[in-house]
Amino acid sequence: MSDPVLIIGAGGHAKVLVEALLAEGALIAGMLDADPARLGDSVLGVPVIGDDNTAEDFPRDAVRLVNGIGSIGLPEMRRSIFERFSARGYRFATVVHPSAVVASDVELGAGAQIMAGAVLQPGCRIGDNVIINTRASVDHDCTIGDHTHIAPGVTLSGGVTVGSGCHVGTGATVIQGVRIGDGSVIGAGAVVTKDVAAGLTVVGVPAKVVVR
Ligand code: JB3
Repeated sequence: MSDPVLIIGAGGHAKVLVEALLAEGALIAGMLDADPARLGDSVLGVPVIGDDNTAEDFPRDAVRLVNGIGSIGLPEMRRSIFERFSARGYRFATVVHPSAVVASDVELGAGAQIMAGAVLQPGCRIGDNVIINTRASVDHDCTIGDHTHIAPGVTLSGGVTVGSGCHVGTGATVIQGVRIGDGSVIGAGAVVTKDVAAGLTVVGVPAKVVVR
C-alpha cells in the first residue's frame, strides 16, 4: 500500500481492520467516526480525528478510504458509506490480512476486506465492499456480490453464488453450487442445501425460510 488510508468508523469492525492494515504495513492517517464523543480516542494507537466531513481535508487522489462500518444484518449502512464516498470521487482500498490465503487468480473488488485466516480458493470473484470475515472459507469458483458480508467461520463449498447486499451469518455452511439471491440473510449456523431466492431470510439445519 502506498497512499495513506482513512478508516470510516471506529467501532468493532474498524478495530479489526486497523490490526490487518498495520500487519500489511499500511500508513493509517486516522479514523473518522460519526459520534463526536469519539474525537481524540485512539484505537490500537490510531487516533480518531473527526467525522465524515474531515475526509475533505485530504485530497481525493492522495488518500484511500477503508470502510470500517460492519453489519450484523443487511449491510445498508455499509453500502451507503461506500456509495456516498465513491460518488464523491474517493477510492476504497482493499484490505487483505497477511494470514489470509488468497489464490493467485482471485478477483477482488474495490474495498474488499479479507480478514485474518480467511481462505479464498481459485476461481473466486469477490465484489466491491465485500467482507470475508475471520476464518471464513470460500472454495473454488464462488462469486460474492457487492456489499455482502460473509461472517466469521462461514464455509462456502465450490461454485456457490451469493448475490449483492447479503449477510451470511457466523458459522453458516452453504453446499456446493447453491445460489443465494440479492439481499438475503442466512442465519448463523444455518446449513443451506438449496437455492435461496432474493430477499429471503433462512435459518436452521437444513435452512428454511422464516421471512419473505
Ligand atoms: O461480528 C463481527 C466479527 N464483527 C461485527 C461487525 C461485522 O459489525 C461487530 O461485532 C459489530 O456487530 C459490527 O461492527 P461495527 O459496524 O464496527 O459496529 P460498532 O462497533 O457498533 O461501531 C460502529 C461505529 O461506526 C460507531 O462508533 C459509530 O459511531 C460509527 N458510525 C456509525 N455511522 C459512523 C457512521 N461513523 C462514520 N464515520 N460515519 C457514519 O455514517
